[in-house]
Amino acid sequence: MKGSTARETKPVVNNNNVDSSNTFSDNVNSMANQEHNDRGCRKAAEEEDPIILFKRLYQKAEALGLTDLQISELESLKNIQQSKFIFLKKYFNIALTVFVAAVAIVCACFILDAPVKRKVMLSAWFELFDTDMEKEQCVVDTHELMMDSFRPPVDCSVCQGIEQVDHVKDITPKEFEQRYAYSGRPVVIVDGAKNWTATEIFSWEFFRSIYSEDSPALENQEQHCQFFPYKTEFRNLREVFNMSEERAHMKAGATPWYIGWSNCDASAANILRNHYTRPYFLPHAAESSKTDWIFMGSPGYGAHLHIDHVGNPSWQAQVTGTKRWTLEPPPECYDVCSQHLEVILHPGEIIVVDTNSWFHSTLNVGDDISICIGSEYD
Ligand SMILES: O=C(O)CCC(=O)C(=O)O
Ligand SMILES: [Fe+2]
Repeated sequence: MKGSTARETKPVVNNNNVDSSNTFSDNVNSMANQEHNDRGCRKAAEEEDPIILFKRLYQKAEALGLTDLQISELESLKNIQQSKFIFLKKYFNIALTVFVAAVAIVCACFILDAPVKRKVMLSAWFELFDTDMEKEQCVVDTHELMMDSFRPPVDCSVCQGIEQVDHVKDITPKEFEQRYAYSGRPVVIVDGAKNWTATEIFSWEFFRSIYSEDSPALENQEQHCQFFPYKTEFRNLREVFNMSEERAHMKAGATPWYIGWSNCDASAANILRNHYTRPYFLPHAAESSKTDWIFMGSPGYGAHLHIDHVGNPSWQAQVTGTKRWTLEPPPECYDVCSQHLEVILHPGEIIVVDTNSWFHSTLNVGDDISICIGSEYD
């Protein structure tokens, strides 16, 4: 047995700095012997436990006046320490076996739908993570890092030779299509949102009135659309529109906030589209996604650096406030593309960027609440 081997080993001090006088080894020997004699007096389970034995020997060695260095050189303690790891490994192996068996049972139940029903198991899962089964679109969310790690590599021609973000105006759909629409080259269309009333109408209160408590728009948003809380504590749009007006308008001392959501409610879309139109420069054949994205929040906040997996390029209009975009090529293009592009968007401007190819982050700058609306096109 490992425990008894440790106890029967004669303590040895190897270190030259350590006192190796007779008195010292006598003390250590008698300490080990005493442990040996104590065996009959202790319960078997406790005797087996090298952790308890280690503690006892350590305390005795301390009582004999040995320094930590001397104690650490005692062969018998080293042996016990080794057996301590073997002891812990035994526990670990038991825990691992139990865990693997539990996972196997759960998987088997899930596949067979018996003896525990799949629906019951899923309800328990949602209960455990405090989510509503009826409202979730996915059982298990794929973490952003996982998505990034397994994304296909980007074709670096989208960023090669691009040193800055172009600014254009009065661009025709044809010119836009030839140069920007599908090339991955980011661009700001400075008159992109000309004649939109959104710049006067959109506000936190305006959206609050569209997504009022118990409205179908809010219900639909919560059930079928996405919500990004970024760094805030908000769990959904309902909570965003329940915040105090002081915070919404960043009165002194208020906590900053920044959120984004997709609208897939037709009635809300109809109201919003009274105040903006499909951007005039998009190629005639391009189809816009029915889903609009809205990003809103206070200065000093924005979206963290990320890359999207939405398949298509997007446009985003700066309706109110001022926002800085930072674009970075993906790591596989670092050797052929500029490392970092920055551009500031002002109200009325639209940025077009392929967010599936460029890593991007945003930051609201200036004093006003930033509100943006955008969508994808193919
Ligand atoms: O506007 C933002 O803050 C983030 C936008 C974004 O990530 C996107 O449009 O893909
Ligand atoms: Fe994004």
